[in-house]
Amino acid sequence: MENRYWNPTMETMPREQLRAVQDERLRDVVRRVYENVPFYRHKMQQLGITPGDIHGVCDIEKLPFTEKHDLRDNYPFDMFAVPRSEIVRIHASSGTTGKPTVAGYTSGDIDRWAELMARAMYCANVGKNDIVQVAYGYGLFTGGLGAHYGAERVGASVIPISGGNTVRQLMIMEDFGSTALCCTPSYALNLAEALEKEGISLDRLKLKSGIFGAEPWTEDMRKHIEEKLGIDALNVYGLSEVMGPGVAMECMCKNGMHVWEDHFLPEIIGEDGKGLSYGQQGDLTFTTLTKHGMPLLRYRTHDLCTLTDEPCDCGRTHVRMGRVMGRTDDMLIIRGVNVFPSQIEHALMQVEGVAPQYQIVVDRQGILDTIEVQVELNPSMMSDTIKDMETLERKLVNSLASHALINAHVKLCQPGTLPRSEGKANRVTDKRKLK
Ligand code: DLL
Repeated sequence: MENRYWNPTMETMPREQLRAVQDERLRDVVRRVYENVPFYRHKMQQLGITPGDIHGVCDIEKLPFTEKHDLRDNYPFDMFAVPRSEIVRIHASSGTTGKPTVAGYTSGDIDRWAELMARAMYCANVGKNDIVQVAYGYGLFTGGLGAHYGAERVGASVIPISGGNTVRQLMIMEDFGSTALCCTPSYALNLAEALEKEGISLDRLKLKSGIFGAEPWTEDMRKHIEEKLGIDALNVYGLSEVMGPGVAMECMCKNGMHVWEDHFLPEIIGEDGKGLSYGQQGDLTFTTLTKHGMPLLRYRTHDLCTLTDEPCDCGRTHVRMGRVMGRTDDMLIIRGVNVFPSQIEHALMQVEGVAPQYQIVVDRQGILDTIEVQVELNPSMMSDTIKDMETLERKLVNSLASHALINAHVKLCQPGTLPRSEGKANRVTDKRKLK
């Protein structure tokens, strides 16, 4: 496997040197937010610290955390650290309730974002000879424009098709000879399924890599998508508050996503608010080191994952984050058992005969929580007998019990009947919240 780096100096920098870069950048960002963002100045004053107390990463725990509600309290622009006239782009993430979370970028921020997405493109072996179909949504969501600027930066030909209109996506993919696809994994699955339905065989396509993220997915889903689309499917992570896609990106080793540590300082925080070591699972937290528009100190993503500093075969020295298990607020508690949709996905995909399309319905009967997992049958199973269906149902119930530790009711559905996603999939309906 060939290793190409977009920015070899930074991507393969020895870790001690990288730490020195972080130390300097951390001192700088702390000074900038102290001087320019009243929210941070007050927080630091309350803690009795000034920028002079922060000498480098070793002092990170002295700094305050930032939570999503802090951004909401400072809606829309009070977290900006530069005059509004310096802001050239505003994105926002919708969230489920209330006002959106806003992010502002200076032109320097947009430039750095393009650089980090360019690194991501190179991780996926995407360069100037490629045709990149960007099927993430364009708009306030950062996926479309983030991928777009990165692909342009490496000199690829970009197709800004945005999400949706699946049949048209396939036509363009075939006619234009797209070699890379950027979208959510659930939409990639949707496209793969539509290919089969339209009778388009893989030899009519030139697709070779996929840059998929914006929602949790499993290793099983990776294998499925890779097989169905004949590509290398790589995981990309990010969030609008911190930048957008490209905060971290997987290389061809497919063993975790490199967090671009010269721009973001990651920490894993435990339930007691203390930093955890590499390998331990907790809340991923970022300090942005180079953002000017809206720098953030110790922003709690509430994405649960681990970090590792073990060397990666690709030669990049930046730490890797494992797959995001889920957000702490996506965790379902069913009769006291904590379960993430990604664990349910993993359990379902251990059983042959079902398609990786599922919905989770949580409800309450009396005082007891109930969980129903609706899963689609593989089209090849349709001719089978009721007895076969019962066996399949039992296997799924057992797999859910052993892999996700839940006692679920399984409902087998006809192929193609569950809702398909064009962006981030919504796989959970929690009826308890309505009661
Ligand atoms: O989803 C940015 C993005 C766009 C990332 C395209 C990757 C690709 P938000 O809408 O602000 O931004 O949502 C951020 O999505 O906190 C995670 O919970 C989740 N997320 C993002 N990437 C991944 C991933 C974009 N690779 C939230 N795996 C984050 C799991 C992810 N979850």
